[in-house]
Amino acid sequence: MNDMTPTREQREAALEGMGCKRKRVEDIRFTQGKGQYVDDLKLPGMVFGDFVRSPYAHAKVTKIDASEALKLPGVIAVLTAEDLKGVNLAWMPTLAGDVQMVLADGKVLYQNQEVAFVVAENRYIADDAIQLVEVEYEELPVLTDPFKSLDEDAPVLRPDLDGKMEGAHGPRKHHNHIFTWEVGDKDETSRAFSEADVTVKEMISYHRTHPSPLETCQCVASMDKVKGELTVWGTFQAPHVIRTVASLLSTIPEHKIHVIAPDIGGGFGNKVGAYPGYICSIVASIVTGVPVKWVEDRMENLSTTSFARDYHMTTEIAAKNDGTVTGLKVHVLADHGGFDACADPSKWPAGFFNIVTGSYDFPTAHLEVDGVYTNKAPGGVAYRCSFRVTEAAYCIERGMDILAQKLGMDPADLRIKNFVKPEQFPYQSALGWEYDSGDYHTAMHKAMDTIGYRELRAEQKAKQEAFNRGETREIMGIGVSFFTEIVGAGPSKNCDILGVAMFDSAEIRVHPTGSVISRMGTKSQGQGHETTWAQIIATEIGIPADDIMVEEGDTDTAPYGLGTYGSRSTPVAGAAIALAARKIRNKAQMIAAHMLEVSEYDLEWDVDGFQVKGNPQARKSMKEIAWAAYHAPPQGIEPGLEAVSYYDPPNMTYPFGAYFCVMDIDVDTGVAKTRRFYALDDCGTRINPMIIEGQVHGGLTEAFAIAMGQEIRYDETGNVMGASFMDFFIPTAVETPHWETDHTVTPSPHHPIGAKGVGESPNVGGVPAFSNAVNDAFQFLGSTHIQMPHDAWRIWQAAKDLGAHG
Ligand code: PCD
Repeated sequence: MNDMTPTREQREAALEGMGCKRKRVEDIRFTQGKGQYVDDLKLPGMVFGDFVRSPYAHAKVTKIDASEALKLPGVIAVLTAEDLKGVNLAWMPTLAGDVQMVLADGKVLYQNQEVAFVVAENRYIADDAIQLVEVEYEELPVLTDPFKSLDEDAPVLRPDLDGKMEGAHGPRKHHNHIFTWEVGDKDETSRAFSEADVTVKEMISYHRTHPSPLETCQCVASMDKVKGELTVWGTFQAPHVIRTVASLLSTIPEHKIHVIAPDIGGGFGNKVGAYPGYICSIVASIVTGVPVKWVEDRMENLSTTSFARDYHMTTEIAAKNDGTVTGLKVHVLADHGGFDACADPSKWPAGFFNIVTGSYDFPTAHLEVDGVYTNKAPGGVAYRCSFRVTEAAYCIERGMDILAQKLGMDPADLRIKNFVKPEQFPYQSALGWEYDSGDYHTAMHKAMDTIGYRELRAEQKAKQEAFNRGETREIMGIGVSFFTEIVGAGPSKNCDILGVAMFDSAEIRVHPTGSVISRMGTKSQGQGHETTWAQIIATEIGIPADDIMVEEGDTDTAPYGLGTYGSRSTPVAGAAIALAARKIRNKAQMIAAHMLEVSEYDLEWDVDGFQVKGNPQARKSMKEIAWAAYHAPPQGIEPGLEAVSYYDPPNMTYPFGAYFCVMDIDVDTGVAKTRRFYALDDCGTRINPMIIEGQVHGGLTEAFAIAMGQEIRYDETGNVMGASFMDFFIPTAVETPHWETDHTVTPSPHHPIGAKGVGESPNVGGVPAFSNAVNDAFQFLGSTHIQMPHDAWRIWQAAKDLGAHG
């Protein structure tokens, strides 16, 4: 061996495979402003579409007169529901089994609802023409309070469902009722409550908010009438699903539809669903024969394309005097707005909310969810959350704190007492899930030791005494949150979208010179897939990550996949990638055996090639094997080196984490300062620790925003408040706390590389940590539960209500 021969370690490092803090390759273009987003697309002859929207939250539409608008030079067309009826598209099916108006058909159900679509030569003319479309409304009584939805005299919101007492998810019990979803053992749970030493009950609300990605929803639709082909570029988290839905709705054959999701400026669940803007652009392009662009503005995005949360959770826990929990009962009132357009797997009307038993060994539980209509925007999306997991985590994590308070126990100790134990995995939860793996005790103890939990409690006690003596106006809260996520939708046996099973896919092609192109059914919106997917392949087939190109988002080239949301990409596509790579390695082994003239069983894999067992000098690198695959394929073996894998996961993955928030609150101003925030995440095998850290920082920042102020609110007449960044809290670097991150590693036993998702975890665990910190601070003044969001005004008000203002 001479000095130039790289060592095994050097060869391994050169791959930049799994576990490496590889720099994000996509950032080269993003940081230079060279990303290609939908709005960068300029096609010859392209025109612009924009919406006439309703100023009312509930009204009959008695007349739409577009004649003045059509007279404006540059206006090409004005579409209304009547036009869409001609192509059977005035209404569209939702992911949740309901139907939704594309354009107002006789009435509107929420403020800013789409009423007509103006197509003009450019955006400015379209905007002027919108003002010229004359719409007559007849106001109807408005319903914004979900608690009044099922009142006998509540206004009828959906006359189209009149007399339809069977919904997509079972019987409906009222004209504004959508579904009741029940899980668990009601009788057993009632018994647990009647036998309990202690019970607690609290109505815990998770307010309506919005994912508000930097880039709003947008698309360009282009119908080539000669070829009969439709191309749609759009901000799609799930491009293949959009293609299938577009084909089903338009009856254009699926192979003649090309859906392309270029670079996306953040998704956060907002870009999963199909919105009226997409349908109208497609119809407009079919009608006009030219490409049509539609780009939402910020207010349109915040007020109409989806929302998140709006769950009102009556939570009850039964326990023994020593703190052992014996039963959980939750009733959720779910406000779905004017149409049930929630983006959940089709069979799950409340997503995976039944993960609500959390990290605790509840022997029995019962859950009931009632979905109701109100005069608010539709489209409940999983804003950095795997289908209502964040609501569930907030519910149980507030609930455990409230129970600890009643028992006079420390909330961390109460959690530890009730954790699912390591030896119980795979763990069957009372509400039907099988948790794959976990070691909650190790994570919790590591977290508590690192932040010095007991010392913080002692400090808090001293502060409370000083406050009571009138020596300070500042109080201190310690927020504890221990969450279990459920990500990786999901086994086809229980998850589908409009009938398409929720698998995912990867295709890998090794070129003759040993470089690689790979494509997946997922679509990054900023997560860094181009970086991390290459790392998985690098480790599996021994080709440096820098020689591997990752391409997503073009349905003509990528294998069919269900897209990126619900932190499913790593659990599902990540597995497909590893398995496709292993197919390549298996074939490479046969070729190497031929090249080295040994049996393939005499070979062993070593970092970046195969070597003869016991004779490591006799080896062929993957690069050499790739050349041979094209240059001199052995007899009986097909030339080329490529593989495809479609992966249907056997189970979800269950990441978890221990989060602690230390907060100082000035009771006189209501200003809360996060002194420390510590987040320990366990997402199994870590592909790229730097990207994970970035994901945790981003998710915590969103959690901070939601818990501490971000809200979409409505007044009684249905005016949407918080529909601009003047009112909707987006934290900047100034407000955002400093994040301390940490980890443990408990691999998923069923995932080929042991990885679980992580992107959503910080949002799921972060919100309860912040809210528990605020609530914990006020406990000693006699408070049990203060509703989110905890902005300075509400904290000030809570302090006042508790008599803390003296
Ligand atoms: N990872 C690693 N390792 C592990 C895991 C993971 O490394 N173990 C990494 C991966 O690779 C990627 C990331 O991390 O890159 C993430 O991942 P995940 O968890 O799997 O996830 P995904 O699927 O990919 O994604 C999704 C998510 C979500 S869901 C959300 S909201 C958000 C997150 O992601 N979004 C976003 N993050 C983010 N970031 C950014 N930048 N942007 C955005 O937008 Mo949903 O449901 O949709 O709501």
